[in-house]
Amino acid sequence: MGNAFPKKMKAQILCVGLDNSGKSTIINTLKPTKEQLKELNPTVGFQAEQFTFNSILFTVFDMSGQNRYRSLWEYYFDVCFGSHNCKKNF
Ligand SMILES: Nc1nc2c(ncn2[C@@H]2O[C@H](COP(=O)(O)OP(=O)(O)O)[C@@H](O)[C@H]2O)c(=O)[nH]1
Ligand SMILES: [Mg+2]
Repeated sequence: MGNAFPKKMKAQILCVGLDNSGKSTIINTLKPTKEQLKELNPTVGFQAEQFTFNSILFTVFDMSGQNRYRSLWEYYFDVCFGSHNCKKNF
């Protein structure tokens, strides 16, 4: 017999790239309309977002592309895919 309450699919995304390449804009577009920001400011450090898209619960780490914050990329790669628990850092 099937499960009447199937577990929601989850995805954890680490979004990295050069500054001003449009990362935050893409993430903002994926969010439900009422949660979308009208105006985006440059990301400082990183921004953690959680939203549902196509019935999948996304946790997205939107990393700043600025040179001085790029050392965080490696750390959050480990947070998302390594030994850390992502929920502790959200
Ligand atoms: N022309 C154009 N501008 C974009 C596009 N995507 C984002 N932008 C603009 O590029 C700038 C940087 O976008 P942002 O999402 O903050 O980049 P991030 O630093 O990678 O997060 C903003 O002024 C956006 O409005 C695009 O597809 N085309
Ligand atoms: Mg950004």
